[in-house]
Parts: sequence; C-alpha cells; structure tokens
Amino acid sequence: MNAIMTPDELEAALRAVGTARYHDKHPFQILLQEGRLNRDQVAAWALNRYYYQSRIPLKDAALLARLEDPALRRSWRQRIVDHDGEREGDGGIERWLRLTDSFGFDRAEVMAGRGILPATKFAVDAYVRFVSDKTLLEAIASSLTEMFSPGIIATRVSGMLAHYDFVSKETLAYFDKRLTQAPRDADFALDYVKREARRPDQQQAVIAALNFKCDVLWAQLDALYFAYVQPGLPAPGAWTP
Ligand code: PQQ
Repeated sequence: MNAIMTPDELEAALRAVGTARYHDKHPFQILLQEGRLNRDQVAAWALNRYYYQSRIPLKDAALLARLEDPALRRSWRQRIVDHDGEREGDGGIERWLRLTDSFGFDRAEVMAGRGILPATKFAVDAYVRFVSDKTLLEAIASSLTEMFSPGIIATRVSGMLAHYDFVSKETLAYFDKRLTQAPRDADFALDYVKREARRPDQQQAVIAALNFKCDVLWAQLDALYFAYVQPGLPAPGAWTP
C-alpha cells in the first residue's frame, strides 16, 4: 500500500513526473528547437498539432459538463473561451490556423484533419475520452502537464525564431498568450488536486493521470519523428501543400 502524502509531497511527486516524462525531452522537440528540421518537417509539426489544439475545447467541454459547482464551472469555462475566442477571428485556434496558413496549408483541409497522422489522432482522441470517462479528479489532474509548458514554449519559440527564417513572432503568436494562460490554468488545477486527492489511492490515480497525459504528448511527437524524420514513412494520406 502506498503511504499517504502531504499536499506538498504530492506536488513534488507530480513535478517529478514532468521532469522524467514531459515532451520537452522528446528527440523531435529537440530537433525543432535546435533548428535541425527543414521547412516541410516544421510544417508537418504545425499541421499535426492543429489536431491537438482543435480537440482541447472538446475535452474542456466534456470536463465542464461534469462540474456541479458553479464556481468551478466559471473558472474552467475560461479555457474554452481562450481557444475559441469570443468572436470569429479571435482565440487560440484561430492563432494556430494563422501558423498553418503561413506554411501554405488550406484552412478547410487543415480543419478537416487532412494529413493528421493516425497515432496523433489516436493519442489526442484518447485524451478526450480519458477526461470523459475517468473520475473528475483524474480528468483535472490530466491537465497538469500545463505546469511544465511555459518552459518548453519559451525554449521552442526562441529556438525557432533564432534558427528558421520561415517563422516569425507573428506566425508563432499563438504561444504568447499561453505563457500567461497556462500558469493560471495549472495553478487552478494543482490547487484542486492537492485539496481533493486525500487518500493514497486518489493520489496514485492523479499521478497516473499525469503520466497518461505525458504519453499523449509524447506519442504525438513519436508519430512525427517516425513519419518525417526516421525512417520517414509518412502514413497514407500524409500531406504537404
Ligand atoms: N495542455 C492543455 C490541456 O491539457 O488542457 C491545453 C494546452 C496544453 C494548450 O492549449 C497548449 O497550448 C499546450 N501547449 C503545450 C506545448 O506547447 O508544449 C503543451 C501543453 C501541455 O502540456 O499539455 C498544452
């Protein structure tokens, strides 16, 4: 039996998951931030990551639908607004589409999921399902990878701007807002998890949820590496403009 942890010990255990398994260690991410990918490979990353972006509001809507406390709903619904915007032409998904636009992809094709690698689909869809099916505590804990995202975003953006002439501060503008949104969201989720995961089995479940989410992120980069770096076997339907 696992011993009960204090809330701070639980936080330390969660941070250790990130240190060991977050996607900042993935070889594809290292190539991306070090300027060692060509334009087509970076375009493939932007295209495939659109699928993750597009499913985040669905995942948050599934979570929101399970929250019985109006105060919790008020906080969580902001995540959907961040991605969808308050109006046409606003929000994170629109900003991501400006990045895929810059590579010459057709918006309608991007939004239809053309060229998304099968493993990316499976991983991202598994995240939406996890949040719908698992306990609320596990669903909230699975968002905690956001504790680690400001670091990877800063490294990725500065590396890409330094090494690639086909991206700019404007085309990477999606990430600017994430640097304030992610810490706000992660603090909220971490407070919830530290408060509500009181029993050892609950604490182990939230650690497992964070491990699962690290796998969701890792698998997306595995798919890109396999199709576009080595051995370089794009899946049927893989697509560049
Ligand atoms: N993670 C979530 C989530 O689980 O609810 C939402 C987001 C992430 C985003 O909107 C992101 O932009 C994002 N970006 C990165 C990144 O750029 O590496 C990582 C993550 C993450 O750690 O899950 C998210």
